[in-house]
Amino acid sequence: MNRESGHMREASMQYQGFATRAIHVGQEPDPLTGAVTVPIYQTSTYAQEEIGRHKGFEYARTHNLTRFCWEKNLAALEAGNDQKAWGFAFASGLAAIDTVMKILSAGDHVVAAEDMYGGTFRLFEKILRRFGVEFTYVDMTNPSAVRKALTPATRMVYTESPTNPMMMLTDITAIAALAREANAIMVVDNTFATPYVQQPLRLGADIVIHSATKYLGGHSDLVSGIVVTNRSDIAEQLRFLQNAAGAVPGPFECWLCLRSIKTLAVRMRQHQENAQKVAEFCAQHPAVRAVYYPGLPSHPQHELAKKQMHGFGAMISLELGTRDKAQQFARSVRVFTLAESLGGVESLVCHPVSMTHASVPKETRDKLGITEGLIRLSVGIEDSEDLLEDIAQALQ
Ligand code: P1T
Repeated sequence: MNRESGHMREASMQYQGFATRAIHVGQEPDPLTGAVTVPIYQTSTYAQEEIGRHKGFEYARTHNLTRFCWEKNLAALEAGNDQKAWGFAFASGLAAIDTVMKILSAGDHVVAAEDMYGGTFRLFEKILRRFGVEFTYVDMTNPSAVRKALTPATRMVYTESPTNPMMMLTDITAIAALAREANAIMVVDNTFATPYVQQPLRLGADIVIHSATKYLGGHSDLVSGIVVTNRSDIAEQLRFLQNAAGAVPGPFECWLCLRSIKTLAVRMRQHQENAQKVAEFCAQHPAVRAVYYPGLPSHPQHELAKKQMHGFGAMISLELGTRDKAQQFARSVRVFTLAESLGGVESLVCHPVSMTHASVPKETRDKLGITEGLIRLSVGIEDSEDLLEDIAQALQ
Protein backbone atom coordinates (compact mmCIF):
# COMPACT_ATOMS: atom_id res chain seq x y z
CA MET A 1 0.00 0.00 0.00
CA ASN A 2 1.84 3.10 -1.18
CA ARG A 3 1.54 6.03 -3.56
CA GLU A 4 2.81 3.93 -6.49
CA SER A 5 -0.03 1.42 -6.20
CA GLY A 6 -2.40 4.31 -5.47
CA HIS A 7 -4.99 2.10 -3.84
CA MET A 8 -5.05 -0.99 -1.73
CA ARG A 9 -5.40 -3.24 -4.74
CA GLU A 10 -3.75 -2.79 -8.13
CA ALA A 11 -5.94 -3.04 -11.20
CA SER A 12 -5.10 -6.33 -12.83
CA MET A 13 -5.58 -5.04 -16.39
CA GLN A 14 -4.44 -2.09 -18.45
CA TYR A 15 -7.41 -0.14 -19.68
CA GLN A 16 -7.07 0.99 -23.27
CA GLY A 17 -9.76 3.65 -23.55
CA PHE A 18 -9.54 7.12 -22.01
CA ALA A 19 -13.01 7.05 -20.42
CA THR A 20 -12.39 3.58 -18.97
CA ARG A 21 -9.12 4.72 -17.44
CA ALA A 22 -10.82 7.85 -16.07
CA ILE A 23 -13.41 5.72 -14.27
CA HIS A 24 -11.23 2.85 -13.09
CA VAL A 25 -7.55 3.72 -12.62
CA GLY A 26 -6.89 4.40 -8.94
CA GLN A 27 -10.58 3.79 -8.33
CA GLU A 28 -10.73 0.05 -7.84
CA PRO A 29 -13.30 -1.10 -5.22
CA ASP A 30 -12.13 -0.86 -1.61
CA PRO A 31 -10.94 -4.38 -0.64
CA LEU A 32 -12.12 -3.98 2.97
CA THR A 33 -15.78 -3.15 2.30
CA GLY A 34 -16.28 -3.31 -1.46
CA ALA A 35 -17.11 0.41 -1.59
CA VAL A 36 -17.04 1.34 -5.28
CA THR A 37 -15.90 4.89 -4.57
CA VAL A 38 -12.57 5.65 -2.96
CA PRO A 39 -13.06 6.58 0.71
CA ILE A 40 -12.20 10.06 1.99
CA TYR A 41 -9.30 9.40 4.34
CA GLN A 42 -10.02 12.36 6.60
CA THR A 43 -7.15 11.91 9.01
CA SER A 44 -4.03 13.91 9.81
CA THR A 45 -1.97 11.04 11.16
CA TYR A 46 -1.70 7.24 11.43
CA ALA A 47 -1.18 4.89 14.35
CA GLN A 48 2.23 3.19 14.32
CA GLU A 49 2.64 -0.32 15.71
CA GLU A 50 5.96 0.40 17.36
CA ILE A 51 8.81 2.84 16.83
CA GLY A 52 9.99 2.44 13.26
CA ARG A 53 7.09 0.11 12.27
CA HIS A 54 3.99 1.35 10.43
CA LYS A 55 1.88 0.62 7.37
CA GLY A 56 3.72 3.07 5.10
CA PHE A 57 1.51 5.93 6.26
CA GLU A 58 3.00 8.37 8.77
CA TYR A 59 1.57 11.86 8.37
CA ALA A 60 -1.13 13.14 6.01
CA ARG A 61 0.84 15.96 4.33
CA THR A 62 3.11 13.20 3.04
CA HIS A 63 0.70 10.27 2.78
CA ASN A 64 -3.00 10.34 2.01
CA LEU A 65 -4.62 7.51 0.12
CA THR A 66 -7.48 9.59 -1.34
CA ARG A 67 -4.86 11.93 -2.78
CA PHE A 68 -2.67 9.06 -4.03
CA CYS A 69 -5.67 7.59 -5.90
CA TRP A 70 -6.36 10.94 -7.58
CA GLU A 71 -2.69 11.42 -8.48
CA LYS A 72 -2.50 7.92 -9.93
CA ASN A 73 -5.68 8.49 -11.92
CA LEU A 74 -4.62 11.73 -13.57
CA ALA A 75 -1.11 10.41 -14.29
CA ALA A 76 -2.75 7.54 -16.21
CA LEU A 77 -4.87 10.00 -18.21
CA GLU A 78 -1.98 12.29 -19.15
CA ALA A 79 0.54 9.59 -19.98
CA GLY A 80 -1.54 6.80 -21.47
CA ASN A 81 -0.86 3.09 -21.08
CA ASP A 82 2.58 2.89 -22.58
CA GLN A 83 4.40 5.40 -20.34
CA LYS A 84 5.12 5.50 -16.63
CA ALA A 85 4.05 8.79 -15.06
CA TRP A 86 3.67 10.32 -11.63
CA GLY A 87 1.01 12.75 -10.41
CA PHE A 88 1.28 15.32 -7.59
CA ALA A 89 -1.80 17.13 -6.34
CA PHE A 90 -1.82 20.63 -4.85
CA ALA A 91 -4.11 23.04 -3.04
CA SER A 92 -4.68 25.17 -6.18
CA GLY A 93 -3.44 25.58 -9.74
CA LEU A 94 -1.14 28.35 -8.58
CA ALA A 95 0.21 26.20 -5.74
CA ALA A 96 1.00 23.55 -8.38
CA ILE A 97 2.80 26.11 -10.57
CA ASP A 98 4.65 27.58 -7.57
CA THR A 99 5.91 24.13 -6.55
CA VAL A 100 7.05 23.28 -10.08
CA MET A 101 9.00 26.56 -10.21
CA LYS A 102 10.78 25.56 -6.97
CA ILE A 103 12.73 23.07 -9.10
CA LEU A 104 14.66 26.20 -10.16
CA SER A 105 17.32 28.14 -8.28
CA ALA A 106 18.49 31.75 -8.25
CA GLY A 107 20.22 32.58 -11.52
CA ASP A 108 18.12 30.17 -13.58
CA HIS A 109 16.34 31.55 -16.64
CA VAL A 110 12.85 30.69 -17.93
CA VAL A 111 11.47 31.29 -21.42
CA ALA A 112 7.73 31.79 -20.88
CA ALA A 113 4.71 32.44 -23.09
CA GLU A 114 3.74 36.10 -23.23
CA ASP A 115 0.04 35.19 -23.24
CA MET A 116 -0.80 33.37 -20.00
CA TYR A 117 -3.19 33.44 -17.06
CA GLY A 118 -2.56 36.76 -15.25
CA GLY A 119 -1.98 34.99 -11.92
CA THR A 120 0.87 32.96 -13.40
CA PHE A 121 2.48 36.13 -14.73
CA ARG A 122 2.04 37.75 -11.29
CA LEU A 123 3.69 34.78 -9.55
CA PHE A 124 6.65 34.91 -11.95
CA GLU A 125 7.13 38.69 -11.87
CA LYS A 126 6.15 39.70 -8.35
CA ILE A 127 7.47 36.73 -6.38
CA LEU A 128 9.89 34.45 -8.25
CA ARG A 129 11.89 37.33 -9.74
CA ARG A 130 12.66 38.46 -6.16
CA PHE A 131 14.27 35.06 -5.60
CA GLY A 132 16.61 35.58 -8.55
CA VAL A 133 14.79 33.61 -11.27
CA GLU A 134 14.84 35.43 -14.63
CA PHE A 135 12.03 35.39 -17.18
CA THR A 136 11.87 36.24 -20.88
CA TYR A 137 8.38 36.34 -22.40
CA VAL A 138 8.03 35.33 -26.03
CA ASP A 139 5.45 34.60 -28.70
CA MET A 140 5.23 30.81 -28.23
CA THR A 141 3.55 30.42 -31.62
CA ASN A 142 6.91 31.31 -33.15
CA PRO A 143 9.67 28.66 -32.64
CA SER A 144 12.40 31.02 -33.84
CA ALA A 145 11.43 33.55 -31.14
CA VAL A 146 11.80 30.76 -28.58
CA ARG A 147 15.15 29.69 -30.01
CA LYS A 148 16.40 33.28 -29.86
CA ALA A 149 15.36 33.69 -26.23
CA LEU A 150 17.22 30.58 -25.00
CA THR A 151 20.44 31.32 -23.09
CA PRO A 152 23.01 29.06 -21.38
CA ALA A 153 21.12 29.78 -18.12
CA THR A 154 17.74 28.64 -19.50
CA ARG A 155 16.45 25.73 -17.44
CA MET A 156 12.77 25.82 -18.32
CA VAL A 157 10.40 26.63 -21.19
CA TYR A 158 6.92 27.37 -19.83
CA THR A 159 3.72 27.64 -21.85
CA GLU A 160 -0.05 27.29 -21.89
CA SER A 161 -1.84 25.80 -24.89
CA PRO A 162 -4.40 27.07 -25.70
CA THR A 163 -3.40 30.29 -23.94
CA ASN A 164 -5.56 32.27 -21.57
CA PRO A 165 -7.27 34.34 -22.98
CA MET A 166 -6.17 34.62 -26.66
CA MET A 167 -6.38 30.87 -27.49
CA MET A 168 -2.94 30.75 -29.08
CA LEU A 169 -1.35 27.33 -29.45
CA THR A 170 2.17 26.10 -28.81
CA ASP A 171 3.49 23.54 -31.27
CA ILE A 172 4.38 21.32 -28.33
CA THR A 173 6.46 18.82 -30.34
CA ALA A 174 8.56 21.57 -31.93
CA ILE A 175 9.07 23.66 -28.79
CA ALA A 176 9.78 20.59 -26.64
CA ALA A 177 12.53 19.63 -29.12
CA LEU A 178 14.06 23.12 -28.76
CA ALA A 179 13.87 22.86 -24.97
CA ARG A 180 15.52 19.44 -25.02
CA GLU A 181 18.39 20.73 -27.20
CA ALA A 182 18.93 23.50 -24.63
CA ASN A 183 18.76 21.05 -21.70
CA ALA A 184 15.68 22.84 -20.41
CA ILE A 185 12.52 21.34 -18.92
CA MET A 186 9.38 21.80 -21.04
CA VAL A 187 6.31 22.67 -18.96
CA VAL A 188 2.78 22.89 -20.39
CA ASP A 189 -0.21 24.25 -18.48
CA ASN A 190 -2.89 22.00 -19.97
CA THR A 191 -5.81 23.55 -18.06
CA PHE A 192 -7.72 24.83 -21.12
CA ALA A 193 -7.38 21.58 -23.06
CA THR A 194 -7.62 18.81 -20.39
CA PRO A 195 -6.03 15.38 -21.00
CA TYR A 196 -9.12 14.37 -22.97
CA VAL A 197 -8.23 16.95 -25.63
CA GLN A 198 -4.44 17.09 -25.44
CA GLN A 199 -1.67 15.06 -23.83
CA PRO A 200 1.50 17.18 -23.80
CA LEU A 201 3.71 14.44 -22.29
CA ARG A 202 3.00 12.33 -25.35
CA LEU A 203 4.10 15.28 -27.54
CA GLY A 204 7.45 15.70 -25.78
CA ALA A 205 6.72 17.89 -22.74
CA ASP A 206 8.31 16.94 -19.41
CA ILE A 207 5.72 18.38 -17.02
CA VAL A 208 1.99 19.01 -17.35
CA ILE A 209 0.17 21.34 -14.95
CA HIS A 210 -3.56 21.76 -14.32
CA SER A 211 -5.70 24.10 -12.39
CA ALA A 212 -8.04 21.25 -11.35
CA THR A 213 -10.43 24.03 -10.30
CA LYS A 214 -11.50 24.07 -13.97
CA TYR A 215 -12.49 21.13 -16.20
CA LEU A 216 -11.02 18.38 -13.99
CA GLY A 217 -13.22 19.47 -11.07
CA GLY A 218 -15.78 20.49 -13.65
CA HIS A 219 -18.57 21.76 -11.40
CA SER A 220 -17.24 25.08 -10.04
CA ASP A 221 -17.22 23.70 -6.51
CA LEU A 222 -13.54 23.25 -5.64
CA VAL A 223 -10.08 24.82 -5.89
CA SER A 224 -7.21 22.45 -6.60
CA GLY A 225 -4.20 21.80 -8.82
CA ILE A 226 -2.23 18.84 -10.12
CA VAL A 227 1.09 18.17 -11.87
CA VAL A 228 2.10 15.12 -13.91
CA THR A 229 5.55 14.15 -15.21
CA ASN A 230 6.85 11.11 -17.06
CA ARG A 231 10.45 11.71 -15.98
CA SER A 232 11.49 9.83 -12.84
CA ASP A 233 14.20 12.41 -11.98
CA ILE A 234 11.61 15.22 -12.04
CA ALA A 235 9.09 13.06 -10.13
CA GLU A 236 11.64 12.62 -7.39
CA GLN A 237 12.12 16.40 -7.10
CA LEU A 238 8.37 17.05 -7.14
CA ARG A 239 7.73 14.42 -4.49
CA PHE A 240 10.29 16.12 -2.26
CA LEU A 241 8.93 19.62 -3.00
CA GLN A 242 5.28 18.64 -2.52
CA ASN A 243 6.08 17.43 0.97
CA ALA A 244 8.77 19.98 1.87
CA ALA A 245 6.80 23.05 0.72
CA GLY A 246 3.50 21.45 1.76
CA ALA A 247 0.87 23.01 -0.55
CA VAL A 248 -1.20 19.81 -0.63
CA PRO A 249 -4.97 19.59 -1.16
CA GLY A 250 -7.32 18.18 1.44
CA PRO A 251 -8.74 14.68 0.94
CA PHE A 252 -12.22 16.03 0.20
CA GLU A 253 -10.96 18.02 -2.81
CA CYS A 254 -9.16 14.91 -4.06
CA TRP A 255 -12.33 12.90 -3.63
CA LEU A 256 -14.34 15.52 -5.55
CA CYS A 257 -11.77 15.33 -8.36
CA LEU A 258 -12.03 11.52 -8.43
CA ARG A 259 -15.82 11.88 -8.60
CA SER A 260 -15.61 14.48 -11.40
CA ILE A 261 -12.96 12.82 -13.55
CA LYS A 262 -15.33 9.91 -14.22
CA THR A 263 -17.42 12.20 -16.43
CA LEU A 264 -14.57 14.19 -18.02
CA ALA A 265 -14.90 12.45 -21.39
CA VAL A 266 -18.66 12.95 -21.72
CA ARG A 267 -18.46 16.49 -20.40
CA MET A 268 -15.67 17.45 -22.81
CA ARG A 269 -17.53 16.00 -25.79
CA GLN A 270 -20.56 18.16 -24.94
CA HIS A 271 -18.46 21.23 -24.03
CA GLN A 272 -16.73 21.02 -27.41
CA GLU A 273 -19.88 20.39 -29.42
CA ASN A 274 -21.51 23.45 -27.84
CA ALA A 275 -18.38 25.60 -28.21
CA GLN A 276 -18.09 24.86 -31.93
CA LYS A 277 -21.70 25.98 -32.42
CA VAL A 278 -21.17 29.13 -30.35
CA ALA A 279 -17.94 30.00 -32.22
CA GLU A 280 -19.55 29.50 -35.63
CA PHE A 281 -22.58 31.56 -34.63
CA CYS A 282 -20.41 34.42 -33.31
CA ALA A 283 -18.12 34.33 -36.38
CA GLN A 284 -21.02 35.29 -38.65
CA HIS A 285 -22.55 37.86 -36.27
CA PRO A 286 -22.05 41.51 -37.34
CA ALA A 287 -21.58 42.71 -33.72
CA VAL A 288 -18.56 40.45 -33.21
CA ARG A 289 -15.31 41.85 -34.63
CA ALA A 290 -13.19 38.77 -34.03
CA VAL A 291 -13.60 35.25 -32.65
CA TYR A 292 -10.60 33.48 -31.11
CA TYR A 293 -11.22 29.74 -31.17
CA PRO A 294 -8.88 27.02 -32.50
CA GLY A 295 -11.86 25.12 -33.95
CA LEU A 296 -12.54 27.77 -36.60
CA PRO A 297 -10.68 27.48 -39.93
CA SER A 298 -9.96 31.23 -39.56
CA HIS A 299 -7.80 30.53 -36.47
CA PRO A 300 -4.17 30.92 -37.64
CA GLN A 301 -3.24 27.60 -35.99
CA HIS A 302 -6.31 25.56 -36.93
CA GLU A 303 -4.13 22.97 -38.72
CA LEU A 304 -1.87 22.59 -35.66
CA ALA A 305 -4.96 22.25 -33.47
CA LYS A 306 -6.20 19.39 -35.66
CA LYS A 307 -2.79 17.74 -35.36
CA GLN A 308 -2.09 17.97 -31.64
CA MET A 309 -5.58 18.19 -30.10
CA HIS A 310 -8.56 15.84 -30.01
CA GLY A 311 -11.17 18.54 -30.55
CA PHE A 312 -10.62 22.21 -29.82
CA GLY A 313 -11.67 22.79 -26.22
CA ALA A 314 -14.56 25.00 -25.14
CA MET A 315 -12.94 28.36 -24.38
CA ILE A 316 -13.70 31.19 -26.81
CA SER A 317 -12.74 34.87 -26.74
CA LEU A 318 -14.72 37.52 -28.61
CA GLU A 319 -13.70 41.04 -29.59
CA LEU A 320 -16.74 43.29 -29.29
CA GLY A 321 -14.94 46.59 -29.97
CA THR A 322 -15.40 48.69 -26.81
CA ARG A 323 -15.68 48.35 -23.05
CA ASP A 324 -19.28 49.59 -23.28
CA LYS A 325 -20.20 46.80 -25.64
CA ALA A 326 -18.47 44.24 -23.42
CA GLN A 327 -20.31 45.69 -20.41
CA GLN A 328 -23.64 45.58 -22.25
CA PHE A 329 -23.05 41.96 -23.23
CA ALA A 330 -22.11 40.95 -19.66
CA ARG A 331 -25.20 42.70 -18.30
CA SER A 332 -27.55 41.19 -20.87
CA VAL A 333 -26.67 37.50 -20.75
CA ARG A 334 -29.07 35.30 -18.76
CA VAL A 335 -27.79 31.75 -19.20
CA PHE A 336 -24.09 32.77 -19.09
CA THR A 337 -22.93 34.10 -15.69
CA LEU A 338 -20.39 36.91 -15.33
CA ALA A 339 -17.64 35.32 -13.23
CA GLU A 340 -13.95 34.46 -13.10
CA SER A 341 -12.93 30.84 -13.62
CA LEU A 342 -13.94 28.39 -16.31
CA GLY A 343 -14.45 24.74 -17.12
CA GLY A 344 -17.60 24.10 -15.08
CA VAL A 345 -20.79 22.63 -16.49
CA GLU A 346 -22.37 26.10 -16.43
CA SER A 347 -21.46 28.72 -19.04
CA LEU A 348 -19.48 31.73 -17.82
CA VAL A 349 -18.44 35.04 -19.31
CA CYS A 350 -15.39 36.98 -18.12
CA HIS A 351 -13.85 40.38 -18.96
CA PRO A 352 -10.09 39.57 -18.90
CA VAL A 353 -8.85 43.19 -18.71
CA SER A 354 -10.65 43.88 -15.46
CA MET A 355 -10.75 40.34 -14.06
CA THR A 356 -8.28 37.54 -14.84
CA HIS A 357 -5.59 39.66 -16.55
CA ALA A 358 -5.66 42.86 -14.48
CA SER A 359 -2.09 42.12 -13.31
CA VAL A 360 -0.70 41.99 -16.87
CA PRO A 361 0.87 45.37 -17.91
CA LYS A 362 -1.27 47.40 -20.31
CA GLU A 363 1.36 47.44 -23.05
CA THR A 364 1.53 43.61 -23.01
CA ARG A 365 -2.25 43.40 -23.07
CA ASP A 366 -2.42 45.83 -26.01
CA LYS A 367 0.19 43.85 -27.92
CA LEU A 368 -1.69 40.58 -27.40
CA GLY A 369 -5.15 41.96 -28.15
CA ILE A 370 -6.44 41.75 -24.58
CA THR A 371 -8.55 44.86 -25.07
CA GLU A 372 -11.36 46.58 -23.16
CA GLY A 373 -13.75 45.07 -25.71
CA LEU A 374 -12.56 41.47 -25.24
CA ILE A 375 -14.78 38.99 -23.45
CA ARG A 376 -13.98 35.35 -22.74
CA LEU A 377 -16.61 32.61 -22.80
CA SER A 378 -16.39 29.30 -20.97
CA VAL A 379 -19.00 27.33 -22.88
CA GLY A 380 -20.86 24.94 -20.61
CA ILE A 381 -22.93 21.85 -21.29
CA GLU A 382 -26.39 23.40 -21.24
CA ASP A 383 -28.60 22.93 -24.33
CA SER A 384 -26.81 24.65 -27.21
CA GLU A 385 -30.08 26.26 -28.41
CA ASP A 386 -30.35 28.13 -25.10
CA LEU A 387 -26.74 29.27 -25.32
CA LEU A 388 -27.10 30.56 -28.89
CA GLU A 389 -30.36 32.30 -28.07
CA ASP A 390 -28.77 33.93 -25.01
CA ILE A 391 -25.77 35.19 -27.01
CA ALA A 392 -28.01 36.42 -29.82
CA GLN A 393 -30.16 38.51 -27.49
CA ALA A 394 -27.12 39.84 -25.59
CA LEU A 395 -25.38 40.94 -28.80
CA GLN A 396 -28.45 42.77 -30.02
O1 P1T B 1 -7.12 29.35 -9.67
P1 P1T B 1 -6.11 28.24 -9.56
O2 P1T B 1 -6.71 26.90 -9.32
O3 P1T B 1 -5.02 28.57 -8.61
O4 P1T B 1 -5.44 28.09 -11.01
C1 P1T B 1 -4.64 29.09 -11.58
C2 P1T B 1 -4.64 28.95 -13.08
C3 P1T B 1 -3.60 28.27 -13.68
N1 P1T B 1 -3.54 28.11 -15.03
C4 P1T B 1 -4.51 28.59 -15.82
C5 P1T B 1 -4.41 28.40 -17.30
C6 P1T B 1 -5.60 29.27 -15.27
O5 P1T B 1 -6.55 29.72 -16.11
C7 P1T B 1 -5.68 29.46 -13.87
C8 P1T B 1 -6.81 30.18 -13.21
N2 P1T B 1 -7.61 30.89 -14.10
C9 P1T B 1 -8.72 31.60 -13.79
C10 P1T B 1 -9.22 31.71 -12.55
C11 P1T B 1 -9.41 32.24 -14.92
O6 P1T B 1 -10.58 32.66 -14.79
O7 P1T B 1 -8.78 32.34 -15.98
